[in-house]
Amino acid sequence: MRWTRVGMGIWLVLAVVLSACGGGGGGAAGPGGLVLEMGDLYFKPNTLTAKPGQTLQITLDNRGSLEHNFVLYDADGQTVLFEKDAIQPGQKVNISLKAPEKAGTYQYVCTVPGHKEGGMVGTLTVQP
Ligand SMILES: [Cu+2]
Repeated sequence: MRWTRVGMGIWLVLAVVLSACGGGGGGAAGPGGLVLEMGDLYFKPNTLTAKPGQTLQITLDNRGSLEHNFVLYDADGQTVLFEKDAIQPGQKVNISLKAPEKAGTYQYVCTVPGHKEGGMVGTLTVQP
């Protein structure tokens, strides 16, 4: 009986450690949050997923040497749904990003001239 309890404890610790390390390129940033790394010139991860209307807690982490920004477009590719401007090198900014209610794929980009073309583009997939 005692050994079973010890075993359970170890599995619980393992589960916590494993979940803390999960998320691949994204990385965890506290409860329910994720880190979106911004570099010269990329987003990491460059794919995000959310449920319709879900609010994502995201830390925008500019690890590059240039100023970057984060703009999420509607499915038309033009209407701005969310915008966070002027994130300086070394700066971390926490945002609450509400996913669109409509399932589909939405593009997020850095609109500093040349950056989107250089690869600062990602896709938010909204699915139930
Ligand atoms: Cu940029």
